[in-house]
Amino acid sequence: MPSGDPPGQRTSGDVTTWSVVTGNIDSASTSPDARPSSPRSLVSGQPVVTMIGGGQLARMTHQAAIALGQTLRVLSGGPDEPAAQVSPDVVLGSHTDLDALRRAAEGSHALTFDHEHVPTEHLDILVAEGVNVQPPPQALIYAQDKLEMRHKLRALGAPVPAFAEVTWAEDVAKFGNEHGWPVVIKAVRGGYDGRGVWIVDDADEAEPIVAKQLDAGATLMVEQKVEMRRELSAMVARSPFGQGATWPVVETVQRNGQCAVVLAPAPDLSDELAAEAEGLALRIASELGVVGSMAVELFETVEGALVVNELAMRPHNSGHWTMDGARTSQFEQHLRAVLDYPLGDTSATAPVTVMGNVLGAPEAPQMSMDERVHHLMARMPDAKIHLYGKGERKDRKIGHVNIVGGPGSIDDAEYVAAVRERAERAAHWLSHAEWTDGWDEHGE
Ligand code: AIR
Repeated sequence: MPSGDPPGQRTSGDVTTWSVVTGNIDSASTSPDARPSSPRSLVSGQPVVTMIGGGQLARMTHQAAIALGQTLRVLSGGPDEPAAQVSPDVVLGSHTDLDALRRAAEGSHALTFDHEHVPTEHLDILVAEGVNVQPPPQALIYAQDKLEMRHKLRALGAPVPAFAEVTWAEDVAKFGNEHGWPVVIKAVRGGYDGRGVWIVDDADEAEPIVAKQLDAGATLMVEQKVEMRRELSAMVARSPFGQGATWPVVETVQRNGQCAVVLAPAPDLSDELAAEAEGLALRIASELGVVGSMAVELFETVEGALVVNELAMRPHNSGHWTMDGARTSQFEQHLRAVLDYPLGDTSATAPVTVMGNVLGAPEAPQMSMDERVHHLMARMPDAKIHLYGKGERKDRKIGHVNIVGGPGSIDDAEYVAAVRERAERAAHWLSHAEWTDGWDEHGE
């Protein structure tokens, strides 16, 4: 589809499919021939991609790399991290250590990220030394620094909540009095999964939080609390060539500030709002020069408008459903994009796919995870289980389950609710060893 056209949507029967935007989505593209030739994996001749961080996102990217014949080298803080357990090419070290980053980058075709915490000054040095850093540091900064992101998006005319920098508690009081309470205080850098976010009702509640965080050296900002109907996520990928592709916009359900469930596509979303969200995500990717998969976390306001919440320039929890429910997963697409290959078809393969996060129980169950897996397999043969090899800790993301819906329609609320119930039941079983419907796995 040529540049500028709205993202394509085709409907066949009850399955809505979404076509890849195959043309340039911007003018800042480079020729694919400009791709640097670089050392390849010695045995296969296929590319080596370095991912900084050894978490589950790197682990699942490794899975996609295997299918493409590539090697995913990971820079991991320790040998037990999820991706370090599985990659044959592990560099141990910290993402804040320039020498470790250099070691990890050596001879690799592209360097990319499993999290947002690598200092951009290190990345600038790597780029100057010839490393193919994707997304480039000048784009990544907008996923690292929420204040920079807000300023940039506002300048681009993208919808963002009112916001202000906080240099002392009085800034929050002033903002709250002007824009109304409650307000949201955020650490400008470093927070994720609900960490570094505080919702406060008044100046008294804000004061100790601000004092403590500023004392600890954090930079803070404050924003208006958006009155929302729900949260959405628009996932896209963009290549250096300028190709862009969008997956169907999904609904994300948060619990305790953390993603718990994803419904793909978002039910009850008008074609107009879906197209607006996809177009916005493609535009942000293009204007910021993003390379790789990117999630644009959105609020759907009670008035039915969109507001950008966060940007994540990497595979993202809201895209885990694509592993089983889309023709190209976000992990494969990320590799394609950072290597400047043509992007894959992002169509959904079912009317709905629901992802349930396996979030660590308050206390790890007595029953081993292996036994839980057996029981789940026995009860739900269609549940697609993804475990990350992580220790069980309360609320920690230790895996997810995808349920790909059978025949049905996204417009049928009962059908969607049934698929969702199964995904949540399966995920809860894996984390808690309890069936939410009271089923007894050893019963007659
Ligand atoms: N991650 C990165 N940003 C947000 C998330 N969820 C993933 C990355 C990272 C891992 O979560 O894969 O390495 C860290 O998880 P944990 O449970 O060790 O904090």
